[in-house]
Amino acid sequence: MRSTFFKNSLLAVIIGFSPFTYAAESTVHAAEAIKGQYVATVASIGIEQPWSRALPPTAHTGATFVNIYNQGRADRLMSAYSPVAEKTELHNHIHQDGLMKMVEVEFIDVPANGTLELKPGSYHVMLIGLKQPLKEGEHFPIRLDFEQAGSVELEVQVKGMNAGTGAEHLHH
Ligand SMILES: [Cu+2]
Repeated sequence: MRSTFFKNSLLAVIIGFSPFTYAAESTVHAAEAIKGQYVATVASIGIEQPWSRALPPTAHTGATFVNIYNQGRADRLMSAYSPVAEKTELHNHIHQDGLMKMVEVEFIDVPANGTLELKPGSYHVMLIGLKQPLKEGEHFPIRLDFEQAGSVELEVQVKGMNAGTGAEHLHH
């Protein structure tokens, strides 16, 4: 399963990333019944609109956030790929010695019948070595690779520089 997966990923790189496929042939599933407006579903997983913050043209790194809903068994987000960056990593934010710092993680659990939120201050997809500026209102492709569900290609929406900092994300 894993090796097919990597072969497929490699193929996608060789053929060239097709940003507008939106996992068209993936089965539209019961996942649609739960809350959220999915831009894609794959197996029992429904994915909301991924987004990034706009960045100054000089920025070398960016982050992508997305809500992932799972109506099936436990899965894992294993990797991500975007042609806008030289390298794409899965990151978490941790508190260490009173500081917030980012660490790379091997995978991120997608709980069975649960939700995984990639959001500011928490898990995110890190884009390292940006090849193009992230401009508000624009889109760029990303691929998310799940251990069980497989890969899905999505379009990331670039929001304003302060997106995600508003009161709607305060949980205190
Ligand atoms: Cu990061």
